[in-house]
Amino acid sequence: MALDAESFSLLRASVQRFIDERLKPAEDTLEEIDDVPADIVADMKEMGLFGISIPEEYGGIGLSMSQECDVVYDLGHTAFAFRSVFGTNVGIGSQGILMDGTEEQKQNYLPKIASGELVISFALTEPNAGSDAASLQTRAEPDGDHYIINGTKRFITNAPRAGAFTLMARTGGQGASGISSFIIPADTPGISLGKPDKKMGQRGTKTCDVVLENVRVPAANIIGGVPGVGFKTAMKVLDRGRLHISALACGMAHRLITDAVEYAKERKQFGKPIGDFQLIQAMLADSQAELYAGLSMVRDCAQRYDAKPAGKSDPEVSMLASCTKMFCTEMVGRVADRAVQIHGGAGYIAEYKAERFYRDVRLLRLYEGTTQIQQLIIAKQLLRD
Ligand code: COS
Repeated sequence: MALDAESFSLLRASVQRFIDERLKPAEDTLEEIDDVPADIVADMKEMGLFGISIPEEYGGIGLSMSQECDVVYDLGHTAFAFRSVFGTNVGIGSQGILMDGTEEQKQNYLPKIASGELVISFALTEPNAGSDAASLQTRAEPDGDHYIINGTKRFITNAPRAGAFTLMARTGGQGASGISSFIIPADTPGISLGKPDKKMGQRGTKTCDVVLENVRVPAANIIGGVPGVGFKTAMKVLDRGRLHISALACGMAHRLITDAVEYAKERKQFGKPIGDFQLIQAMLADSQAELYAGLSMVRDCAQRYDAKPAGKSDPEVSMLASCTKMFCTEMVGRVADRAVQIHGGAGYIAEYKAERFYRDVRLLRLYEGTTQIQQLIIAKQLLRD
């Protein structure tokens, strides 16, 4: 799946224009109101951003992974929360349905997800199951042709905006093989939301607990109609998500470097711009070289992702996605730290964006698998080989 080159270059140009003309000027409003203004969300829907990764036959734009990474790289140039509004529709919320869903599930949900009419969240993490996702405790007990689901999901991105969840629950015994993925409408009786999480950064993104008390869901809502394979669906979704996050990290690194270069040219100390000093130049050069390495990994890995059969997992590509996620998210942490350093005292002041991005990028090393989980995945594959 890919959009033809000409249409893609038009789409990319219009996304870049939207970022420069609409999103960057709204960054401070976003920070103040802790939300994405409704007119911006409407424009995102209009542009098709909620459906970039969904095939045209289901109402989306049908970008390849490589094309999606290019667009997400561009979106990294502005406040994190803008992309987050449609991020779960593009990635972790929708892709399980696309990869493993029945044709009926795809027809029912994907067009609404692609248009943004339905916001969909991914609910895997729990209070006692984070890195060890296979130990999740949310239970789905059979009840005729339904399941009754009880449990709590934690840190669920876009839960307050969601019209549905793809949610992993235990239909069988212990371990990964007892887990199934369900599609659950958010207005199903028994679902309630916790209070909004107060976070280190990422203002404008919405996360909270999702509590399920005797939630009755048809067995037909199991993704693909097959119980016991939900953990594999989740892992395939995360492989893809890790590449998406890597591209985002590179975009954010480029924005940070651009801002730091700008500041280094303007700010004068000891009678000249600080950019004339070699110690500042070294920080800029290290950041640029690391960004180049990260972006090269993203492009290579995305090409390999596109080359494998769609919806199938390839352990080598999964391993490379973990390498890419580990490197790019750690890289942007170092780049953000240097950007603050180049700004000096101003880097600690909220008026300058380095302070905000510094806090925002910290999450990238944690979600969709911590750096330490990526290390485990990489090492496991190497030792298996
Ligand atoms: N694609 C497809 N299948 C996969 C897979 C992948 N990328 N990774 C694992 N699987 C399969 C395995 O092949 C195995 O199936 P079989 O039993 O048929 O062989 C099954 O899933 C269980 O895998 P494994 O034994 O590797 O599971 P573990 O419990 O050891 O742990 C990790 C797997 C740690 C990698 C997993 O729990 C993980 O990614 N944790 C982080 C979770 C995360 O990213 N959370 C973020 C929340 S979303 S923001």
